[in-house]
Amino acid sequence: MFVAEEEKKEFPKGFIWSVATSAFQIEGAAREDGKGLSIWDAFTHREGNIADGAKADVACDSYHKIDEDVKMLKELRVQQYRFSLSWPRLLPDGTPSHVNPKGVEYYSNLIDALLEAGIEPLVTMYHWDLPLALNDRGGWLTSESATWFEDYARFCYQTFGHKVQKWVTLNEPWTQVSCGYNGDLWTHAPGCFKEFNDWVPYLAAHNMLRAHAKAYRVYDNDFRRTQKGEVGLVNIGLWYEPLNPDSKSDKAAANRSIQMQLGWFLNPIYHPEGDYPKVMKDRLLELSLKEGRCKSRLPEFTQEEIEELKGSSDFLGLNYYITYLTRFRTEEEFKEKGVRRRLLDAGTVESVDPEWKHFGPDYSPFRSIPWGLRHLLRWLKEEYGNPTVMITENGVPQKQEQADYDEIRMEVLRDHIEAVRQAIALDDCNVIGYTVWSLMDNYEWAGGYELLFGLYAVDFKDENRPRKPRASARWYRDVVKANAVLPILGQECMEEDM
Ligand code: PNW
Repeated sequence: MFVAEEEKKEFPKGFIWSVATSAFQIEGAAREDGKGLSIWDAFTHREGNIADGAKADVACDSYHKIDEDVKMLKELRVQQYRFSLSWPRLLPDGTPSHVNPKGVEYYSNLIDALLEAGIEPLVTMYHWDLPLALNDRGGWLTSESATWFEDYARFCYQTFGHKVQKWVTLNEPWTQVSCGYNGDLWTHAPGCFKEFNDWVPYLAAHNMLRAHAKAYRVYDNDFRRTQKGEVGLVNIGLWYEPLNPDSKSDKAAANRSIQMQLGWFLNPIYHPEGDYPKVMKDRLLELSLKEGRCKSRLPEFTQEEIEELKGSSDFLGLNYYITYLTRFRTEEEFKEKGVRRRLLDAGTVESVDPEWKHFGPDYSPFRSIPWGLRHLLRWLKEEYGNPTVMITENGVPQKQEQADYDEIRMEVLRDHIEAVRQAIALDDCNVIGYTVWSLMDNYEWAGGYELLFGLYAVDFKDENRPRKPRASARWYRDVVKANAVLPILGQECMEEDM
């Protein structure tokens, strides 16, 4: 059937447009009103961990700026706002035996303001800021952590569940374990045990998956009937394209890469048989035996855990930023020094096409590869039977000195949004919404304030942290309004009001 080009640019009715932030990256008030410390508070205060030694003690000061934050969301006309709760702000020692009423008040006020503005909250319970008190008791490396998270999740549903319909348990467990216990892409909190990076990340991930399942089942058993909401998990998906598409071994390498990155967390939930992907189990067992161990570095789920994990997500939250070209690693290349553990375990070599636009400082991995997102969505559809996907993050960083007329951000967002539209219209992928990371410039983890992702600029040199819309904010507002991909705006848009 012939469809006119203009018509084809629209999104299905009811498509959800959203923007995202996370607690540690925006709230500040790190030691205020009874908040406990998190692993990130400790990590950022240890020298040498963060670009420029930047801290997030104040960040965007969102703890004191509910009105300003909600004003921006209203200007953007988004239907949804994805933000996260700081576990130690609510439960300073990590357990519900001690609740911080000021923390509860802050999030209640924020949620009320959102509902009043007609904006649906999508609430992430955990975006990497583990209570320090729990890390001191072993953190994600202890099996008990799953129960700590279960108790915290119950507390969240009890406290906010009458107003919140959409929950995310964990944000990107892959990033937390790969950077937090391994130093893969960046070094993140808790930033330890790197010398054991052959097995520690697998153990931490194992417990995070167990924690997710328990938090999901608590909702099922005790809250779903009355609160009628949804609970999902958010993962980062990297797309891996075989370097030589005709090579069987490169294709196999790309398959191992994606299964051992995204499949690691999705197979247990979405595959009919559950558990870790077969290629991942086989590969890690083989390597472990070769290394002289008597069992795999990849922990095993009990049958009960496998069942608890299966189907434990009402929507698949996907964050997308980058794609790699992948090929198999030769015997000689295994002997090279300083190779990332992930690549040794998957038996791959990764590269990028120098033609792909690069953003931020040299150390930044961020590039624009919109077709990678479309491939990834198609892969999810084929691999897991077309699940409901919400794109929970996608964005572009700039360096500090870049202007408020952020043409590149508009171009890159446009290209990615178009890729999503094609995945829906041409590939029949079940994508229900799209989220820009981020509403405003914020604390970019190991990158401090060197990578700025905001539709709104924040002046971090001004103690009032004023926010100012960039051109991309104006453009995204128009996209939301039109429910369609739109051409980017010219310089003159900066004269317009929001
Ligand atoms: C996400 N990668 O992390 C996080 O959820 C946000 O908190 C963060 O600010 C945002 O992206 C931007 O960095 C990422 O492998 C994790 O390319 C991994 C990758 C990208 C982003």
